[in-house]
Amino acid sequence: MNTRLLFLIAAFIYAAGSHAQEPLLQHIYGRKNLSLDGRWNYIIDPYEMGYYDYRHEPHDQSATGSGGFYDDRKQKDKGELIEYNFDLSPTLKVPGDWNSQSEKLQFYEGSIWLRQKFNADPQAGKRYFLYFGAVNYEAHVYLNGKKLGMHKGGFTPFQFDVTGKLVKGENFVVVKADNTRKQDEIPTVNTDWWNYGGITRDVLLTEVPDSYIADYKVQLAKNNPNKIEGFVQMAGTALSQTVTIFIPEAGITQTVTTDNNGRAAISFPVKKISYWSPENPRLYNVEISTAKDKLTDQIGFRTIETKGQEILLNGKPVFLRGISLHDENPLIPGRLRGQGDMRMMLQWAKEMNCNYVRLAHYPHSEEMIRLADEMGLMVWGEVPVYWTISWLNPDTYNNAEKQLSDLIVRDKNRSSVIVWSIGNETPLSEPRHTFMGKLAAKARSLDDTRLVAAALEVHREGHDVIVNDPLGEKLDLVSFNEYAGWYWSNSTDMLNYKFKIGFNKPVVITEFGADALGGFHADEETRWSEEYQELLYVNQIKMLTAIPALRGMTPWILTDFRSPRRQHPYYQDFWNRKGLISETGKKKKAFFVLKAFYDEMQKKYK
Ligand code: GCB
Repeated sequence: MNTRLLFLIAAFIYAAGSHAQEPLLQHIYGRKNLSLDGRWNYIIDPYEMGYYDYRHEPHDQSATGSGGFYDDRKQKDKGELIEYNFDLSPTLKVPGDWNSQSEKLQFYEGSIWLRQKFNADPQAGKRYFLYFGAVNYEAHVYLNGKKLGMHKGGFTPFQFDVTGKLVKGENFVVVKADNTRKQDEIPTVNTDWWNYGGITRDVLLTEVPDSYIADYKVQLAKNNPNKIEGFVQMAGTALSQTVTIFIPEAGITQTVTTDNNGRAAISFPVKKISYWSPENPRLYNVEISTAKDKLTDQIGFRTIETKGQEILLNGKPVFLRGISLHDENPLIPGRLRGQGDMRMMLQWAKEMNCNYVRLAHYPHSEEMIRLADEMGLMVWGEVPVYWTISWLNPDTYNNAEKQLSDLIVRDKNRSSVIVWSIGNETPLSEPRHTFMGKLAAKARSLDDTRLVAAALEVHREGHDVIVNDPLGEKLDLVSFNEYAGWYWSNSTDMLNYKFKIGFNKPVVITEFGADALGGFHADEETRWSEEYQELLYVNQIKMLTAIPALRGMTPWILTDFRSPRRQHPYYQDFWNRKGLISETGKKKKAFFVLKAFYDEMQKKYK
């Protein structure tokens, strides 16, 4: 065999192996981690010089696998030609989107290379994972010049097994992050939010024992307050293990033995437990251990179900006093940077007397969901199946399904999460029904203990607003966006509309709203004024409370947010102004209208 052929075979085996990803580690923050957050050097690469050779062949698929920027080459002698240099390049904060960190990058959509150096001291008998909370959108990841793999999807975590690939001493990781919008991706080219690029969530080097607890689900069984059900999944060298689940404050100790695939179902009775709810966000320490590995999680226990037009939380009717929000900080440009920012957002929701938030339009970070657990806010989680997806492309479907699965895998132990949303305002067609129907079934197959929903669209006939999207049959809630008084009609005429709802299920309105520039005051008929928005909220509440099955709402939206689609130079200036809180953190008049309504609903549903 000649050397070139050998090289090709080696490259093929390497490439095939490098794409296989281990099951996502449950509860990453409970592990032994080295944070790789901090300042990463970056190179802007609009022509993807660092990825393709001059014939547009990817370097990382060449016989040697090298030649790209991920080699992080240094000039060894003065005659050597190298046309990039990470050491001399500027830095970006990670986690952090690039758009908000450099004026040059505000509107940038394309590839950027990021490099971080770190010290490691890998031990025998341990496994190591390189974990990314999220990279928007397509990430190619290299460790010490070798490709680990790639990941698509801007809001879900991923990891690579780097056992045996770390060196003692200095290592370097290089990521090519590409946020180019493409028709066949999830989301597609058209969205109403900023396409923040980069490594937007934590990067961790995680150490686990060679035989480790990879995943688990410890939750109440479907509609059953007296039973905990779920599974544990071992991975690594010894799959069949004795696993103990210990919930000291509930007086529970259970032992199971995993099978040869590392899996064991768990199912045991609950004697006395204090159920999680917004009024009582009780979390229990849940300790899961084997001879070699041990993890402690904080888990709440509650049931959620629908019965006719009711939503029952722990068996009791509840009204979802909600608000929608994006993963974006209105005060400091960019994505929410960490717990402080997240607490601010959820605290605002609480000030409005919310018990529920819609985390639109894509998975928010794990920390956000954990905070919601702790602060007592129920959560609607969503995947970015938004507007005009390529319904007929099987790769697009697989991508959507993967993002939904990764979300459910990550958040399935969070009591705050009560709804999995499979998409937003997707236009009706047969291929779309098939696509969305499959997603709904997938969500249920992964987790039967939560509600499955989507933000649907309505259509109008005269003054009738009709809700009869056939997808509604497959969902637990009648949820739809309606923009009476803003995109159709106006803030006074809107009261003539009547809702005709074709399903006997709880109605939870996912969106309504109006833009108001904070501090701009005029009469109620003047667009962009706080008064217009205020009247619209008053009238929406009149209109919507006429729906007998109304059991909740998440108006659009908690705070103003940035969107390249919002072009009015004075009122918008690239901001969607539908926030009830302005870009300076000031509450607009409509905030208090909604709060007053929620105070009433709280009394009614006591
Ligand atoms: C919608 C979308 C949301 C937009 C909003 C608006 O229906 O779901 O993403 O931002 O309307 O402001 O138009």
